[in-house]
Amino acid sequence: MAKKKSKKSAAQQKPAEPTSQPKYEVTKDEVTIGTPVPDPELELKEPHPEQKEEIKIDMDKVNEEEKDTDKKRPIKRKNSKFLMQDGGSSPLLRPEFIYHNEDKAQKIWSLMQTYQGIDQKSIQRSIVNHVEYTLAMTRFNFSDFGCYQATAFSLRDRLLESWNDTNQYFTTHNVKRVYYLSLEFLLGRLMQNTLNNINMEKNYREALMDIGYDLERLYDEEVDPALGNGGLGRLAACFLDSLATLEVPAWGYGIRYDYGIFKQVIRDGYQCEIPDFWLSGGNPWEIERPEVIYPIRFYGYTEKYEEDGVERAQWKGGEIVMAKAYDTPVPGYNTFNCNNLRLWKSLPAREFDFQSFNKGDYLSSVESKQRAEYITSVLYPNDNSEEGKELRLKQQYFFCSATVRDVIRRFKKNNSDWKDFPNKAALQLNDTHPAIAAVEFLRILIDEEKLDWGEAWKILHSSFSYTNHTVLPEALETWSVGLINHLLPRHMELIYLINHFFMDEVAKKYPGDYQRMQEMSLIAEGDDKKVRMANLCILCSHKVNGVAELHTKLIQETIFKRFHEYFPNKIENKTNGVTPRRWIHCANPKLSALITEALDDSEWIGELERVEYLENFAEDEEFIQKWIDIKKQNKEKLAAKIEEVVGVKIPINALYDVQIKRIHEYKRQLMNILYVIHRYLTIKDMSPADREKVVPRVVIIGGKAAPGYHNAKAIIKLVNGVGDIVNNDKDIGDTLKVIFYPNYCVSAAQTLIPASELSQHISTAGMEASGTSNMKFVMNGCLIIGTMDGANVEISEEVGEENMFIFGARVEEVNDLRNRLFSGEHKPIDRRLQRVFDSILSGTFGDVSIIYPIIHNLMEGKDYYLVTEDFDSYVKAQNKVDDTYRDQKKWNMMSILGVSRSAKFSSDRTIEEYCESIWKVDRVPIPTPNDTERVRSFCKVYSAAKN
Ligand code: NBG
Repeated sequence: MAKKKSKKSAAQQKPAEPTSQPKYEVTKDEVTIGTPVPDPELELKEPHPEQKEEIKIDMDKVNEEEKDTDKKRPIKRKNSKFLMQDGGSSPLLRPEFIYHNEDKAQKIWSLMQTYQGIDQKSIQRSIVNHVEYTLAMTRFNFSDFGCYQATAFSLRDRLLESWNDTNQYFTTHNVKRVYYLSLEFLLGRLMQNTLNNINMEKNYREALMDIGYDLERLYDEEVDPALGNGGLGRLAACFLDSLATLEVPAWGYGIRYDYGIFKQVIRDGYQCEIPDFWLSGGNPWEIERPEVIYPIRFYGYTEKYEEDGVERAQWKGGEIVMAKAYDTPVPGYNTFNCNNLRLWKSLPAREFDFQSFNKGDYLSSVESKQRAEYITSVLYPNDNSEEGKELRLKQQYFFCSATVRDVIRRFKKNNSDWKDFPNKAALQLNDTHPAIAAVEFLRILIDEEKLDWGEAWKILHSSFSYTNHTVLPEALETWSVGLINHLLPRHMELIYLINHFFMDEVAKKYPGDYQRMQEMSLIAEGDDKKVRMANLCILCSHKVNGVAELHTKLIQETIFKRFHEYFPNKIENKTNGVTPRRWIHCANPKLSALITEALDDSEWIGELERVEYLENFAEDEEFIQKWIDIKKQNKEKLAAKIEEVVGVKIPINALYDVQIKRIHEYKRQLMNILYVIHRYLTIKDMSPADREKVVPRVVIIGGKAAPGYHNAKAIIKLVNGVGDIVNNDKDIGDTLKVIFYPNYCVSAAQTLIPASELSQHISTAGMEASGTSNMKFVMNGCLIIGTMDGANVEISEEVGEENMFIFGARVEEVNDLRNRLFSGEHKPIDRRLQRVFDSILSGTFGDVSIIYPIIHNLMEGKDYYLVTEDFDSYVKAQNKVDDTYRDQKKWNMMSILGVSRSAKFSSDRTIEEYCESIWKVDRVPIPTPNDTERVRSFCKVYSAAKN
């Protein structure tokens, strides 16, 4: 029996509430209507003098008090207003605002005095009101989809109350905000997550049940907003959840693509791509902001002029496109705070080109409108690779420029000294995709705000930071100098200038070391000169981070070696994490309930450290049985889903072995399916009596291939071919089933992960920066078969290598092995693997032509990803999996230990680290309602001050 741990060890103290609160003044924020179209040439306006004073005093106090009460973990959560309302009889009052026009204030105040209720009647009324007044449907007959939409609108209403109060509170306090710039946010469905975060799932479920609707069915009506490819975009979504939960003032910024990642369908075993127009049914979660709109310039030329003896530049001409904001509220778990995700859509600057129109050329007058709208039409479907297309650079600049302008506008509302900027804003670049934001920021400071270079550079450098997500050469972005020069001429000049100053410094530090200078230069010389975006990001940022310990070490030693030598304190590690709200609580409600029962409270959902206590149950028979039952129920749910989508019946008592991620050669789905073939051939050779002894397996592989990635598509075809043969082989029966799960996406992951027992994270060592699904699987009691790569290394440190199935070459060995293979020194192909190759090439699993070149290369030793090299140790690890699974007690003990030791991989921990060492930002909890008087605390302070 594992030694009992005290529950207290994980307990956290709640932070004290700030005692004195400032006035709460309505300012002209994005929450107020009628913000004029901002003009890039707008002057900086001085804030109101009273406002300036107020800001200073209050924020200092709040910060001081927080530091005192909670030295170790400055960022923690509080209760939400929704909890305060639960069970209360009187409606909760909204805060009292100070309007300059008291009369008007009184009237508005009396109209908007209370929050929307959370009792059954209020919820029902708000839903049917939306059915009739928003959707214009009849109240007596609306579909599940209509009900989903109306329910979403009613939830959005409640979120907006918090959203407004949160933003006004932040504005009044002039707090420092984090801005997370990302070209991808892979949010997944929002309804269940929202209901759970604001603790209203039960209320809504009952309210809906009472009028004849089933909440779980409504969940299935929501489309996945899939504005991302894979891990990078999903990480951004987990970060948004943690930022809000930890009460960090933070905004996500990105693009509102009309088409998210394509839908994958399988026809004759091949992947086909179908456009995902996710907005066709409307999007009830967003708020269009027609008043938040910025002009964005492309092309044109730069003009030099002199002003007060200083040479200045101005970017002129070209084409203007407008960026319009769409906001999605991001509620935190169990907090009153509600952050924002602002996504930009492109629009034409003018509806028509009137000149052409008047000349009678109607069609070409619409052309420019279409060209403008095209910018935010579609997400590029590449994961870990870049295409270098002009439209992609346009997308990047479009969203960066709008974002930087928006951030600056917010800053200028309350501040007049540019030196304060780094104390008010931290901009995080999610990979190099938003790199041009740094140059745009510099351009605005120098050309428009007329700051001198040194000052502007300092402000830029102290506010920006950059996360690297890959060492794969094909994913390291470079843009042709010619293209940047054409599209963004002023930015190209500035990039050359940055490089010029930097090269001077390098030359001073390392005189004559031209090799080093060449490596560190922002420009890769050659026939087609390129700008290295990663180098640009490193230079412009005060901090750079990798996403797992091994990955950070690798970037320090390889791709960014010179920069690490030059700036030894700049590159640091921030191991990724995932949100336990979506990935345990929502995805696996039964497991969540069991954990809550065992721990005797649900605090662990916001403080995952608490699951450590589960270790006490690792050998508890009764608990293990409940654990097994839950997994079984999740497997049944998945089996039903697979029968529905794939048409194959899979047994429940088999081991569910899952590999779901983008299809990529470095992730080695190929090695997985080669092993499956080997397993199939082995079972086929057995006598019926021996087959009885085999541990039955269902192997599930899912993931999308980039549309132009032929080898990845060939692997999908092979998996489907193997499934066709194996699943219909009577000799094999239920001992082996092979499923390609189509259209893998966030909602599919929420069904697949809780049902998995074994999951595969088998990339060639050194190639997967982190991986994040590995963390989700562990949190759902799934065991890992994996290589020592990415975050697997840290997972093994936490859960213990003995509780995983680790195999394969280590990162230190990879280069040698690869060199040997490519020089022809390799050992002969493993005989089992040769047999697998032979069976594939003989056509057993369908058309050979598409897979032939890949198999041929492996046989020739051209095996960059070391599939043939790692195959033997992979088979051994798989044998160990079977042996362990036979001992169900042991297997489940390992599973429970995994969950109990998974706390490190909560994105709350990751975000706390970013806050502390990169962003230097404090949490700012919005005051919660007063328990007895049911009036929000800061309104009370204001009333006291008024009297
Ligand atoms: C991906 C890595 C993953 C990592 C995620 C999130 C890119 C460029 N990189 O290993 O491949 O988990 O980023 O950090 O998409």
